[in-house]
Amino acid sequence: VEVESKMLDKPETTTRAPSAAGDDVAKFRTAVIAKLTYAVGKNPAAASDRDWFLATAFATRDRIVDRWVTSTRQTYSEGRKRVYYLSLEFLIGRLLFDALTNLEMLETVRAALGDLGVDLDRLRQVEPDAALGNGGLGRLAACFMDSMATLSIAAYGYGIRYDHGLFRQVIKNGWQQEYPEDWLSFGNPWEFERPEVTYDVGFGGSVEAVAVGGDRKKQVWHPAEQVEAVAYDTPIVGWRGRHVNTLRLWSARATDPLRLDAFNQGDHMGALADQVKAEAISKVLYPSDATPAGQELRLRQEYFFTAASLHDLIRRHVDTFGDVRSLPDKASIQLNDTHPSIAVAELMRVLIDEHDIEWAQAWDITNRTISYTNHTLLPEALETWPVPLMERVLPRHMQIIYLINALHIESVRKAFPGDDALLSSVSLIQEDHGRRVRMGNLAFLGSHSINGVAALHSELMKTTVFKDFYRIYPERMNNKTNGITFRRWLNEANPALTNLLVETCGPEVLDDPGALKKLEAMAGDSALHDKLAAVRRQNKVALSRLIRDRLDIKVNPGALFDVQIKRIHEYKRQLLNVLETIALYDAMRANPAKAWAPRVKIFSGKAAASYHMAKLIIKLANDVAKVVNDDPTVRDLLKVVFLPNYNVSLAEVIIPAADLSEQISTAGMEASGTGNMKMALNGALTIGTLDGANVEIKEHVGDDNIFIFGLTAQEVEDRRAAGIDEAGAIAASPHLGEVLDAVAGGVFSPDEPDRYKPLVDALRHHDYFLVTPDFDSYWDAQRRVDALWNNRPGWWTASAINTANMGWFSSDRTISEYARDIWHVPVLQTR
Ligand code: B1H
Repeated sequence: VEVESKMLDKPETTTRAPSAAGDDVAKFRTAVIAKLTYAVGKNPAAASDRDWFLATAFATRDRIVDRWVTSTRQTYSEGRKRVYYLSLEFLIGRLLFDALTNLEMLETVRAALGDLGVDLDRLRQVEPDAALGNGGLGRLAACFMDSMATLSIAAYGYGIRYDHGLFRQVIKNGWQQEYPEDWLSFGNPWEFERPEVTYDVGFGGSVEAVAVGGDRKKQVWHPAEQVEAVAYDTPIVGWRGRHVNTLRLWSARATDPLRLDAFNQGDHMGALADQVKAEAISKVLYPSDATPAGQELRLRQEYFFTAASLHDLIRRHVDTFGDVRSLPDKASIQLNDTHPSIAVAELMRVLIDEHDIEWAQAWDITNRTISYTNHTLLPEALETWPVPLMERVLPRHMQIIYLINALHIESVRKAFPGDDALLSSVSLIQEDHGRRVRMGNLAFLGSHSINGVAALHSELMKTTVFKDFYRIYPERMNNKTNGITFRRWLNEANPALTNLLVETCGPEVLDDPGALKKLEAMAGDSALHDKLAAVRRQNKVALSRLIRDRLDIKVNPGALFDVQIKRIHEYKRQLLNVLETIALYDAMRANPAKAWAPRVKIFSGKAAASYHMAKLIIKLANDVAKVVNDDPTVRDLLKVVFLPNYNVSLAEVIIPAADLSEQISTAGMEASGTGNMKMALNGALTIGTLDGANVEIKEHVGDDNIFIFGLTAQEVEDRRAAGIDEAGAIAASPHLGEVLDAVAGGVFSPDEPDRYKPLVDALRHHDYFLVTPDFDSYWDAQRRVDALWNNRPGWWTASAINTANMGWFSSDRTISEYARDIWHVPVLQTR
C-alpha cells in the first residue's frame, strides 16, 4: 500500500485548462460536426436538439476514452487492488454536464456549440435523466462513483441496466399517477455494449451429489434455466479527468431468442414466452424505497446481477493474478444494502463448486473480500425470502446457506452457552411466520465490515437490528457518514455560488472542500451578504419560472422558499409539514397585517405505487395548495407548490433556490439523509429533528445556525414504550386540534369530505410517527425561522456559516474513509 500510495501522489495526467482556448474550441467544433455527420447521420441544417445532444455527447465521450484506457491499463500493470461496488440502484441522472465539468470543458464546449448556433443549456435539457434508482440509496451510489474516480481508486460499479427506470409521476387532480419511464428511447450515447462480455446465470433446477473418489462427494447444480447477462459499460470520469472508472450494468438476454418450432406452427406468443420471462429481469426498477418488494422477480434480479458481477470480477482477478485464493488482497466487494447479499452464498458456491476450494478457506476468502453497508433500520425494510422460494429458485445456494448457518450456530453456541434467544436471533433462518432467510444476517455474517451511514444510525444498529451480532462481532461494526459529490451538487447545480466561493475562498475550494472554511471569517460581512443574496435571488427566479411554466402558479422570488424534497413516506413526515402549512394559513388569515415572513412551501417527491397513505399525503398537499393559492387574503404571504416528477435534474434546480431545508423525520428513522447535505452546502438553513446526518450537520454548522426541534431518538423510543398519548398532545396544542378538525371535516376536500379520514384517524389513535407530539415544537421552530428571516444580516450570516462548514460532507471524505478502513486501498492525495 505504501508503494502504491507514492505512485499515486501525482495525478495521472495534469490538466489545468480553465477557460476556452481558441484552438480547443475549434477542435471541439470540428469533432461535433464529425459526430453529427458520421455517428448520428444528420447534417447541421436538419439536426434537432437531440441530434446535437448526441453529437456533443459522442465528442465528449471521445475525450474520456483515452483516459479510461490509460486508467484501466495502469490498474492492470501496477497490480492494484480493485473495489467493486455492487448496487441494485445507480441514480446517475444526466451525464453531459457531469462529464464536461469534470473534464473542465464546459466553456470550451459552450463556445464551440455557440459558433454552430447551438445553445448548450438547451442540449442539457434534452438529455434523459437516468433514474436507475429510487432515492437516497441510489443517488449515494452515483456520488460514490464520482468520488472513487476523483480519488483514483480502481473501482467498478456493478448493477442492472433497467430498460425502464423509476416511473414518471404525473399529478392528475392532485393524485399521483405512474407512467413508464423510457430513458433509452433515443439511444444512450454514454454506454458501450460489450456483446463479448456475457455470463450465463442459472436459476432453479436441482442439485446432484456426485461421488468423486473415496467417499468424497461433490454437489453439482443443474439449473433448469439459463439467462444471459450482457455487459454495458459507462465510463465515469473523476474531477479534472485524472482517472476514469467503469460503471458496468447488466442486461438480461434469453439464451435462445425464440422457439422456432413453435413459431413455425403459428404459436408466435408461445415461441417468445421464454424470452419474455428471461428478459423481464432487467425490464424495470422496483419502485419501492425503504421497503423491499418481496417478489420472485426481485429475487431473480438480485441473483442475476450479483452472479454476473462475481463471475466477471473473479475472471478478471484470475486473469491478472492467476489464483483465486489471493482475491481478498486484490479485490474488495462492497454490498450496497442487502440487495446483493446473495453474493455471500454465490462466492462460496463458486469457490467450492467451481474452484474446488475447501470450505474453511472459501469462507475465509469470502469474509475477507466482502463488506456490507446497511441503509435502514425500518423493520419492514429488512429483506427476508421465504425458504421454499429460495429452494426453488436457488437450490444450491439454499444448501450453502444451511451449512453456513449450522457452523455459525455451532460456534455461537460454544461462545455463549445456554443462550437460546441469542441463537434464534442471529440465525440466518427466521422460524416464525413461515421459514424465511434473513438477508441482513447473511450479509453481516459474510462480511468483515458492516457499516451504517451516519453516526446515530450506526449506533442504533448496535442496539436494534444487529444488537445480537454486535455482542458476537463488535469489531466488525463501524460508521461511514454519507457524503455528496460537490462537483454535481455545487459546481454544476449552482455555478453562480461556485464562482462566488472561488472568488472569496480561492480556486483551491474546487479541490479541497476544507477551503470553504475561509468563508466563516467573512460570514458577517454585509458585502458578502449582498452577493450571496444576489446569487440566491437568481436561482429563485429560475425556479419561479419553472413553477410558472409547469404549474401556472406565480410565486414571489422574494419570499422564503421552504423546501421538502424526498420520497414521500410517513416517517419523513411530509404530513407534519402540510399540517403546519394549514396552521400557518389559518394564522395568516386571522391576522394578515402581522409581519409574517412571506413563504413558498415547496414539496416534491414520489410515493411507491402501492403505498396508499403516501399517495393520500400527496393528494392532501395538492388540495391544500389549491385552497391556499386561490385565497386572496394570503396572496402575498403564502403559496403552496407540489412539483411533479421529482428527479435528479429537478433537484439540481430546486436545491440552489432553497432558503429552508425540511429534514423533519421521526428521530431514529432516517438513516442519514443526503438532501439535507445538498441544501446546507448551497446555503439553505435546516429545520430538522436530531435524526440521521442532521445530528452531524448541527455539530459542523453550530447550534445557532440550524433549527432543531422535536423528540430525540431516545424520547421517541420511550414515548412509544409508554404509550403515545395522541389525545394529550392534541389537547395541549394551540393549533393542532383545529387543523385536524378542518382536514377531517373536509375543508380541503369538499367534494369528498371523508377523504382524509384515514390520515386523521391514524394521527388521533395510532400516531406511530409521532406527528402529534412534535407538532408544537415544529411550529415554534418555524416561528424562529420567521424571526431570523426578518433579520437579514442574521440570516445571511447563518447561511454563510452553513456553506463554510459543509466541506466535511463531501463524498470524497466518505470514500477516503471506506478506502482507509474497509477496502485498504490508497487514495490520490490532491493536496
Ligand atoms: C435508504 C433504502 C432502500 N435506506 C429498500 N434504505 C429499497 C431500501 O428497493 N428497495 O427494496 C430501496 C431503498 N434507501 C436510504 O439510504 C435512507 O433512507 C437514507 O436515509 C439514506 O441517506 C440513503 C443513503 O444511505
